[in-house]
Amino acid sequence: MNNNISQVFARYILDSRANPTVEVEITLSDGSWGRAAVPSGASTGTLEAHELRDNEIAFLGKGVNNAVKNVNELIAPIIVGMNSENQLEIDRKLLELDGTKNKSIIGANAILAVSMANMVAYSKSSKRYVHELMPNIYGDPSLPVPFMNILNGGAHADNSVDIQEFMIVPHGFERFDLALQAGVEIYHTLKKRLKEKGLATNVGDEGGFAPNFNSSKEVLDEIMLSISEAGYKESDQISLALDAAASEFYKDNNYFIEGKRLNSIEMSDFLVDLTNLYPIISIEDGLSEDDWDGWKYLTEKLGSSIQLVGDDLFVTQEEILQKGIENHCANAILIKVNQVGSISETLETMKLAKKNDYSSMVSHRSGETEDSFISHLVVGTSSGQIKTGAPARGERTAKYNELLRIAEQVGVEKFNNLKWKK
Ligand code: 2PG
Ligand code: MG
Repeated sequence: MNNNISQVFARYILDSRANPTVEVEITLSDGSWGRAAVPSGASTGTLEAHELRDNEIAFLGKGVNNAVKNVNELIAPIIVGMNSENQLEIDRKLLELDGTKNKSIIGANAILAVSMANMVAYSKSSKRYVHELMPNIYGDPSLPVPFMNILNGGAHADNSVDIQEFMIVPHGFERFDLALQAGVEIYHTLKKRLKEKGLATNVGDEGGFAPNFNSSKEVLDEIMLSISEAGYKESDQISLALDAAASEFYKDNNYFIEGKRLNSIEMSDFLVDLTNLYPIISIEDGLSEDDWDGWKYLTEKLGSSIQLVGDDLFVTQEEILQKGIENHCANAILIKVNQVGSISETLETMKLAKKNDYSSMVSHRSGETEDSFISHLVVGTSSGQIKTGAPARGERTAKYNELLRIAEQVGVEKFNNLKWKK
């Protein structure tokens, strides 16, 4: 076969937070080759697949030399010669080689980089785009609604804002490019408004602004004013979404937020209150990954009117999503390739979500590279939603720019309609 793997090579590169990460290149016998790099989270879920770090003096412990070595010395010999078309077989081999549930021996960063690079190499060899190799889980290929994180808080910024992400959702447009443009114009308008108020306009890890605010309501008011000042209609065109990343401020069964200490029910009511005041259509990790009873309550309260996304809660893993489905927790899942650590497993999780009427939102990590694999993942699976930060910083725009290129192939008007409206 001329699409057999002939060479596998890993190196370290730097991510957007100045930490090393794994990049892999795979070459096939016909000379085609693919490259992929893995991202890294800050507000990570406890049950995520294991990111192998060297824990030595170099790079303050964050080196990935062992993961790189594992690719070059352990993975390469066993997958060279395999047919790159068979992604599932290759991923299975990688899981077998590691043998642990969370990929802690070889490292999820090593395994995922190989898994992605193989798909990219095969796409070149078969003269197709990566999105064309994806199973159409949610329907025919379509461009996603971008959930654009324009104000950063929590673990992604050194400000006084507790909620991690305030996103604008430009869904009321006929075309992807117009939705993106609206997001960009609102982003600039917000910057101008912050500046006029003497607030900081430097950005957080995901490119959103990171000034100090005293409460979520203050932030949301400012965003609402930016939407109208930019000339867009709230709800009809632009809605809002939050990622509370609540596991980060959950301690001893309480939520410590905005100077208050709330129990699970009070925290849910806090979120309900926000959804009554603002056109919020989606809340991610509104409660902690350890608060399953709370999730049940929150889903009863809000699950029929807005999207409730499990990120730390499900960590992209089929088994944990299954538990959520059985317990009626959330109605959507965040999809992060490095939380599970291989492409085949990511797709299986998305299939389970679709089968049970859960939406899937494909997501970047707060530590990113210029890799744009997730732009292809979201289009091919037609999940309809992507979260990849503000429209600023190269590692974020890499994904939006790739979507603009893909739009030229699939058609800008193949723009998915969101199920949730407000
Ligand atoms: C999240 C992500 C991405 P991190 O919580 O959803 O926005 O952050 O990569 O730090 O987990
Ligand atoms: Mg999250």
